[in-house]
Amino acid sequence: MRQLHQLAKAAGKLYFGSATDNGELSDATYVSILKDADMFGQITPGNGQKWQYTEPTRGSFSFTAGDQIASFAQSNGQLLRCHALVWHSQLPNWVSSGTWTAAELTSVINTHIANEVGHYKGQCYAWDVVNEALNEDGSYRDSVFYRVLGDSYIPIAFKAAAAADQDTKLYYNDYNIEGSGSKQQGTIKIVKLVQDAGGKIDGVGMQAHLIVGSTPSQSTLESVIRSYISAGVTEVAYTELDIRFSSLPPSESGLQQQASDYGAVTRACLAVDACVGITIWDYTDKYSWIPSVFPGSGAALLWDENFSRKPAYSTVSSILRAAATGGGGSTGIPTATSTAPEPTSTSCTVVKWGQCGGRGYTGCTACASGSTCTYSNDYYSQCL
Ligand code: 9MR
Repeated sequence: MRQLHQLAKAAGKLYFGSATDNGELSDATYVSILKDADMFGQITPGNGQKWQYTEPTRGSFSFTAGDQIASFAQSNGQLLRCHALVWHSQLPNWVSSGTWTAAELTSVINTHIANEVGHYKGQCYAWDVVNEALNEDGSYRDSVFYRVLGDSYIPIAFKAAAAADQDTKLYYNDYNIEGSGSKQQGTIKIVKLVQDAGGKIDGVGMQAHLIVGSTPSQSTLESVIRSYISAGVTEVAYTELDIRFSSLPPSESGLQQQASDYGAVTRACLAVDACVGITIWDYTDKYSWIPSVFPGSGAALLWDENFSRKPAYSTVSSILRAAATGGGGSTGIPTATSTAPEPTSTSCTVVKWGQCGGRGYTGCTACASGSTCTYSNDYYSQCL
């Protein structure tokens, strides 16, 4: 039986992945599932690449925590999404409490990004370059970056990242931008801001920290994805998906609602070619961030705290399987028994945006007409 990542790939996506964190890697049961590249073809470090860990004092860099996750992904043949370069949170005090001129803070940003992106050059499928720059009303969030530099800090960060690694995809990443509204418009404003400044922005990362029963509909999710593509990025991804219960424990009908909400997100991504993949923000409730931040909430992931799969797992898997077999994952009713031939390099073609090569890759290498297999980095070539 093929697993989530294999199914997502057969359905034309680049990956299905999970975030993880350093402390969890000593849990053998946890690792036995996480390292299965057929299940998770992509890994995001939940914390280890953040500024507070990578440059805790000015000019002194430490990549130990991030490197542990990066080498885990590499040794298991999993793509790495890298997270996050410029963010108001988990920022060391020397940055957030510093008294800066515009020139000094620009130099601080440039130095941080040059070192970190330089360190991971060639290893990151994508970087979350700027994270959570928006308030809920679509205006810019207050932060040391915004106070000193105004919105110019955003193109500054994207240009620094592009200069440090030409081959990684550069993303703006935020939450509550999966549905329509002011924050969606703010995201579009950021895409244009970077482009108008002559910078490169490849993608919008929709974190998708959602709530059971309040998840946007599939059609809203799809139209929001399309709005970002129309604004000028070439791809989007669900980067931190979890769908939490506001009160616990979940009821049987609540678990069905959660499954349906996960299904809406999965189908929306399948329905738009430019949605390259889905990352869940860790895979088991045992290591979810939610209870510590929203006490009394949780049970947001596909596996429960005892590593049992929930109804939402079956729904996501079935929808991906139906799409993988051409069964209409975005619209059709999935069947649990359907099977599809495994890809071979000679008898299949890769849809536009799909993976067509890279270290450890064994799938199709021929691109659908109108696209060409293009080297991105050692781990990844894509039909563009
Ligand atoms: O999962 C992360 C958790 O371990 C940290 O304590 C928390 C601190 O802010 O950050 C979590 O990850 C966040 C991500 O980096 C950005 N989007 C929201 C995520 C959940 O808070």
